Amino acid sequence: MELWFSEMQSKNVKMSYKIKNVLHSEKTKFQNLAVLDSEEFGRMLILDDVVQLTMKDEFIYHEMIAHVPLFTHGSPERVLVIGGGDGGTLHEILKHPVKEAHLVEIDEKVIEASKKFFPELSVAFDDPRAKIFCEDGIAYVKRFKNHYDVIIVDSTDPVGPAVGLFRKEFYKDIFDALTEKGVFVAQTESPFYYEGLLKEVYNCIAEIFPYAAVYTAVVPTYPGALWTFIMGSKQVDPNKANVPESCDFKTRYYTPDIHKACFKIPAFIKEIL
Ligand code: AG3
Repeated sequence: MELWFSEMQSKNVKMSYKIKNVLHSEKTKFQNLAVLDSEEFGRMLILDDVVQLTMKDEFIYHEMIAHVPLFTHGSPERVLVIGGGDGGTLHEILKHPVKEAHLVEIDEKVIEASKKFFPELSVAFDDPRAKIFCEDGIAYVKRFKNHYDVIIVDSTDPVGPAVGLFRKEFYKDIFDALTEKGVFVAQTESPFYYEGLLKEVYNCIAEIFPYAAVYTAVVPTYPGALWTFIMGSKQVDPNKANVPESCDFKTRYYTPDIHKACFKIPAFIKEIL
């Protein structure tokens, strides 16, 4: 018998993975959570039938959502991740000499599942610089003014519990929670399937922050493969950041050249904005 998992990448497009084993499945307070072991991409974290990460290609997304804002800032000491309960983003952040790396995840079951099934990522939770808060990121961020150097929103798609993470009020609170040289990044989906979202978020960020920029990376298991991130920056122009000549830790996708290149966006995305 063959077992396949399919994600509806849009109403009309399905992506299917041959599955060796269902390692875990539960209904949490917020969503359905599953961990599958796939033939091609290894272990996968699935929330509400949507692929959040696979062990084969997680490095691309996590390196790009972490190293681009951290190196853009230049000397971040306090960093916050909103969402990202699998620990992948935190794991990349901790490769930098930051003093504190905080993570706010609404669903503690995601953290638990990661501890059990994704030890390569959740090892980040044991770092003495890491602090984990299980609560709503929207409420959390309101309590801080001029506090974090970098804030990263590693959310699920803009449905269910994540809807508020794509709203203007939230971005304003993030702006206030950032220090004067603060840098913000959010994952903003596929330009093929979420055109409207990309434009909306970009315009919000451009209204709130002195600098707004879109960058991309190719993530094979995400819809459309070409993935977008939006950066808001208070002082540093993302296109003129002082990116170091080399990284003193190992990466598999991110390089200083990729950093400069990722802000060069295709014509059709420019047209969307
Ligand atoms: N967060 C972004 C996942 C979005 C994937 N969307 C989809 N497959 N339709 C990933 C969390 C990893 N830390």
